[in-house]
Amino acid sequence: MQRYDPATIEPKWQKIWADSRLYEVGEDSQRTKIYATPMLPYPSGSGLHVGHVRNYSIADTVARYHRQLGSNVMSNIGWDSFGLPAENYAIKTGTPPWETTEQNIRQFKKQLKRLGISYDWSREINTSDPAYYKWTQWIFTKLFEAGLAYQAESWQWWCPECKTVLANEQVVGGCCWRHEDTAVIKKRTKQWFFKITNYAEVLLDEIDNLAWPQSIKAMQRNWIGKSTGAELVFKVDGHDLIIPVFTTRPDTVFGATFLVLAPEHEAVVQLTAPEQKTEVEAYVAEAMRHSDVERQDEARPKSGVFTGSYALNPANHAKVPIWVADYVLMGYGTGAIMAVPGHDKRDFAFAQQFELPVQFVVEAETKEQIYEGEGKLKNSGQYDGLDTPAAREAIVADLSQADLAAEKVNYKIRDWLISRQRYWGAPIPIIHCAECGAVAVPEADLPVELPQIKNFAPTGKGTSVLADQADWVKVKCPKCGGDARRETDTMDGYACSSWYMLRYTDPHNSAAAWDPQKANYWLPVDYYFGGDHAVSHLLYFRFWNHFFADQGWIDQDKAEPVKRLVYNGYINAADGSKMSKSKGNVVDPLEVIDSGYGADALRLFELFIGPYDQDVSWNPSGVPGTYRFLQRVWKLVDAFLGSADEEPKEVDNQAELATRLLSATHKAIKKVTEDLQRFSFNTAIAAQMELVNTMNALKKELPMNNPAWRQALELELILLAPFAPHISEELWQAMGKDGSIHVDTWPQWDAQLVKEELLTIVVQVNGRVRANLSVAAGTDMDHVIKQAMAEPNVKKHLTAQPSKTVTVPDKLINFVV
Ligand code: ANZ
Ligand code: ZN
Ligand code: ZN
Repeated sequence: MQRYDPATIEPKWQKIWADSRLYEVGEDSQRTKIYATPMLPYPSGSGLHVGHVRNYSIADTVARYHRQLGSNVMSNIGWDSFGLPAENYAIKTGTPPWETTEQNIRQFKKQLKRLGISYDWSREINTSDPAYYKWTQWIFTKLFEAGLAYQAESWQWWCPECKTVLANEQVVGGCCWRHEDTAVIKKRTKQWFFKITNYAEVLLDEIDNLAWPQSIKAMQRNWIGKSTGAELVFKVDGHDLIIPVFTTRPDTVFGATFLVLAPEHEAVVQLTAPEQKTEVEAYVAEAMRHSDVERQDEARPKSGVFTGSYALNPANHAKVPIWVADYVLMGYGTGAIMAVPGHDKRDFAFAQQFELPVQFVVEAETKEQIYEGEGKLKNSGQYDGLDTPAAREAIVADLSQADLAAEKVNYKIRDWLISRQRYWGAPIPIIHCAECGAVAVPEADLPVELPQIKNFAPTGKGTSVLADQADWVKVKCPKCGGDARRETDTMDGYACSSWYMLRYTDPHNSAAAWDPQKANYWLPVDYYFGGDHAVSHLLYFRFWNHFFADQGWIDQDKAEPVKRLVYNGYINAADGSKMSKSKGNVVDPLEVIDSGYGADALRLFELFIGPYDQDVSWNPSGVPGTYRFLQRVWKLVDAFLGSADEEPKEVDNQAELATRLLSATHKAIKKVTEDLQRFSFNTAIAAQMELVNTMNALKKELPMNNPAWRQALELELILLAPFAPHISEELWQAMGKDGSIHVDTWPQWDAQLVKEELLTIVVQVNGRVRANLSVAAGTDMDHVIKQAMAEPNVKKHLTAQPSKTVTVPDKLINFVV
């Protein structure tokens, strides 16, 4: 055979696999289906680096393993290609985003193809393709018809220079990302939202059933942020106004000594007494400059201002002052709180700062101290002596008689803001008519195509450039036929990536987003691979899929589309810093492949580098190492093939040596199988390295024309195939095997051959036998010594710490005292 040369065998097999459509699949009810797919990549201008390749290697290894098990495996790739970077690049260079996107996709494709990933390329999708976003828009119209897409005014960051709304990520240190000296302000603007809050309860409930990393499940729970409490109503003294507050502690209402409104609260203006006006206005203006994150920072000194008005505590009718302070957020509860400084730290800090009264209403172990726990009520009239949980119920029940209280569940999650005043996104399929209001574009008129324009720079009017395309904007109302105008905002890219798992199941359907039969066959995704997103994408697609199930477009038991999330760690640069093009420290997979090591050695190292879920640093000498391992496999097979014509050699203990070879091989089958099932790729590879070492040692004793060699080598190639698909296929063929190694080949181990051998170790103290120890062959010596010292009869004779411990591996331990 030739020497191992990845540069010739890899392209060869990539072509054969593509020509024979080895990885293309259809529905097949006879076989177990496995849907294994990585997260949809954004085709950035910098291409893939070896950090990304980790994700694709993991995904492909799992997909290949299941294909070898005989399952009907679908693994996909596509492009999440709308988004800001392409548009910003267009503003800078004049190259239109559809061109840069196409170039970037070409680069990504080339890289992935040269890695030999087993995608069903016939199912490739692209979110900026009108054939795809037609259906993103169609889903929008269905959400709109269901009342789950709506337009509303809300507070958003606004740059007075750019005259546009900015995303949170575009606000840097309180200033605009493009105007570093211009402070951004909050402005009320009309935006589109998806009503994800309607699904808060379902999305929370279902988290328990997901085989996802605990940390991500916890983040989703916190993000949804369910809290159970009550809304209490405070009447304003001398006004017709009422102020509802949300509280988780209605039991503490007798301790509510003041109210606090968020600066944005609509009652602030009315409640502000004339003499307080200047101060309140100044405070409100200042508060607008701080983000919610800042405002919730407990270490930040409290600030606030008195409105000059008073409210009546609904429980004891006490007159309590109404303040405005930015630690109360408008977006949560009612935007107003009853402050109970005796039992809430934030309120306590505020009361101290402004010398407001503190009333303790729950017995605490330490007297007259802020106490947030449960206990018995005091200073609470008829409720004194009740335990706080019982008091909560009683107080809410009693106040509800007078319509001053109601039980209430609150969620932290907000509706999903999806409108963007940007060009490079899917146009929101809405037509505004003076007569009919907002009307969805009918299915027959979809897609609303993004017009190809020349000038991408923001208009400065706070609208997308689409607003300046008069011909495009002007349209007839689909309802009344009158003059109307198109919505000019585009959709957040997260909308596009919220349903692509369904599109993969039926990617070329031009009559529907997908065929429910196909989607139901493939869903749920059995393995979803990624190392990015915690909430956002991972919550949005869950929301959409529940909606799809509610519409009957997929079965209810597919409402959770991702069963298992395999979340990989990052690969950093060799010095531990983050890999990024701007730092110039990225390692290009093509460079590694082209330097002669090939894709197999690279893929193998990507998985060997450490436990898949941990962050690691790139090691430049890693790939040469895995390459040498592959070379050893190559040489073993080469030696085997070369031995065919040799005269059979006579060796006394052939049978025993053959058993040793097969036993080592079957132990590796067991180990690799179990490791693959728990995603322990690095140890699965280590086990194969060990097996190859054992083979190399046995090669000197056991002639290669012994039939055990063919068995053992074939089995090792099968184990190697999910990790290093090209070399294993090449050697499989070289050994005369028919068909691809990648389909339906995974072996069972022979229970007899993997049985652990037990050894008897003689334990001596000062040369006299004190015990016989039975241990599994290969047990670590330190461990055996510990076990020996714990033997009662050994313990008895070990009068002191041994000064010396003599060992004969697999046979004897002698402690010298
Ligand atoms: C009175 C009270 C007494 C409270 C007490 C707590 C302890 P979670 O668990 O996060 O839901 N709150 C309500 N709306 C708020 C807003 N818009 N901005 C800031 N804080 C707000 O917390 C609910 C508690 O957070 C509510 O219960 C309220 O303070 C405060 F001994 O009301 B509590
Ligand atoms: Zn700006
Ligand atoms: Zn109309």
